[in-house]
Amino acid sequence: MILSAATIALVPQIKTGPWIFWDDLESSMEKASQLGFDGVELFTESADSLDPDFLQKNLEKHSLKLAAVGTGAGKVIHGLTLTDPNPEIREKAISFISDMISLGAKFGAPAIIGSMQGNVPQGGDREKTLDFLREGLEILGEKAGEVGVFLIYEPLNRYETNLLNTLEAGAKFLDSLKTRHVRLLADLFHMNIEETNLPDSLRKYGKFVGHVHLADSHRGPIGSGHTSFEPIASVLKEIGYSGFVSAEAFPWPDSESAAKMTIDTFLKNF
Ligand SMILES: [Mn+2]
Repeated sequence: MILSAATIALVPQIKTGPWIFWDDLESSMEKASQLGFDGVELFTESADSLDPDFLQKNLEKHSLKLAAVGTGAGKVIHGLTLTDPNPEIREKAISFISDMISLGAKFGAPAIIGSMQGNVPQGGDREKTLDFLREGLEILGEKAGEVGVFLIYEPLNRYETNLLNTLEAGAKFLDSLKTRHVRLLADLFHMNIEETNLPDSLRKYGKFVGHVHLADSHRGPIGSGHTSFEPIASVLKEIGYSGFVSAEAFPWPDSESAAKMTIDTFLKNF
């Protein structure tokens, strides 16, 4: 069973980002529930900026699951990445993500590492940077395993990171780790830029995939661009994917219309 989710961003600094909802938590959850989404994915300033009891109450009230928690604020607000040359910053990044893992795990949801993976700095050593990423994922993967969830690592497109851009590169990297608790995020917008063929890549590396970000070719809501979702949905069913496909798309023309278009395209294809 493939489950639908909508993103809700609660971080004013990233208000212009690709999130379906960015109003307050309660009204966003109510709208997601009314439209028929199975879950919500949250972007918060940090793990302690959200009251878990309040979240629990609203998840129950609106019959929603927590699909995942994003860690992007760790970089945007706090300037933290797992590959910063400064060991103190790497340590803080690990601690920030570790707290997010604990928060998500209370609801059985994974934390996602996207922009907090960082970059090889200009003139920097690529192998050394990948070693920093490896160290971080080993520690955080084990932490996730201890609390019964996966950690989700997201390959990003070339304009957002120079580390790992494709499912293939991500899968090979995860395979080289000792920890068995890290899975890939297949983000259909990044994949539209980096993959030769989206369904083929999902078929080949699907067993590494633990979360999917749903967006059309231009990061608009699914159904508004030129990506074909039927073959993507077919492959996900074929490989027995049973996680969330979560709408991480611009709220074009507004949040409610984007959410409606997303759920309509989801129900038609998935
Ligand atoms: Mn994404």
